[in-house]
Amino acid sequence: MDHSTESYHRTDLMTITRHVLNEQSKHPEARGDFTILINHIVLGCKYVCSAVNKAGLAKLIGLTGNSNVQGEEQKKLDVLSNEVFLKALVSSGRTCILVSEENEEPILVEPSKRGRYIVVFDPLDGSSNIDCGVSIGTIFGIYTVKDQENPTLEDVLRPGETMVAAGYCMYGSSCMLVLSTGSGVNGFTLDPSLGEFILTHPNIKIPKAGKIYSVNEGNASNWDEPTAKYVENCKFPRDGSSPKSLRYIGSMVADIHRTLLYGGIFMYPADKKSPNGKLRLLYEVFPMSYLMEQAGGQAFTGKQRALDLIPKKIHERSPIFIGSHDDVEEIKELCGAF
Ligand code: AFP
Repeated sequence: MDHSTESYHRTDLMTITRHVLNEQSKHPEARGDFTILINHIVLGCKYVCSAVNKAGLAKLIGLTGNSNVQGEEQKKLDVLSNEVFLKALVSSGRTCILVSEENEEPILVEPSKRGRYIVVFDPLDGSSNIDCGVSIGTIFGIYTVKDQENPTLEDVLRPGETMVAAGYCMYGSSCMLVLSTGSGVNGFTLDPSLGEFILTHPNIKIPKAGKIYSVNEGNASNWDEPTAKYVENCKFPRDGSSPKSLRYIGSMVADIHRTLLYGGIFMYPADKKSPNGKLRLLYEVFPMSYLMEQAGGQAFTGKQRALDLIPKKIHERSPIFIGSHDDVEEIKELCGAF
């Protein structure tokens, strides 16, 4: 699709609903449940986007005074976003288990409202960036349950590989929803005048190699040798090539979005203080790894392919090196994983 202004005046815009319906038509057995689920996620994203845009005006900036399950202080927007997504997902009638960063336990949807999908999500990631207006986002991953009548914790503690879809919504200079349903990655931009997400970035492919590395260098004194060597080589390449640029927003959605479009690597490695890194497996590492692989990149934990990990707990953390194929290949070699 041509992104020019001229083409924008076309009348056959590919909205996200049309796109998902097209995908659905490739599966004759599909009954439209997934389309309904995505529409409810989209509604949550629009609501949060609107709240983020007017946060300062609507007194939504600041803390609630409580902490979440990770022991992190909850911002007002964290709490609001969680409520919005929980209500949207339950009322879709298509979900049975919900796992949110903000809830200690998985939420079992009451039987009368149950469907066959499990949604794991971080309603508002990067919340330390809210109060200064930096891009933040929602991350989600979707699985199907084995037995809709008896959803169990085992249905959630499965490798990322078994997800049927994943995506994120970035609340930035524009609001963008990036989605994969298992056949490539597509990006949709919210047109505020229509209130619709329009396909603006079809079939996103990450460049095979990048010129950007993205990491919190403040943790360097605690890094292990492969991470330290990798970053050293980004700055002082041994093959005489130009050094890479460092970009780090501290908001995973924004850092991954840039990595997907421009190429490069984003990492949150294990270190001496945090042997499992910081990022949560189920609703940060898995969905982003799924998207990255669908876009032709790789995601590696320092030991193995991220999507092969089997979680033991819903709020488990994992180190992550994610991005362009060649860049991740380099860190894999340094870690001795081939
Ligand atoms: P917050 O939600 O506390 O801002 O954390 C954001 C995040 O989970 C992820 O979005 C970032 O990539 C990462 O943490 C940043 O962590 P550091 O502040 O330790 O660099």
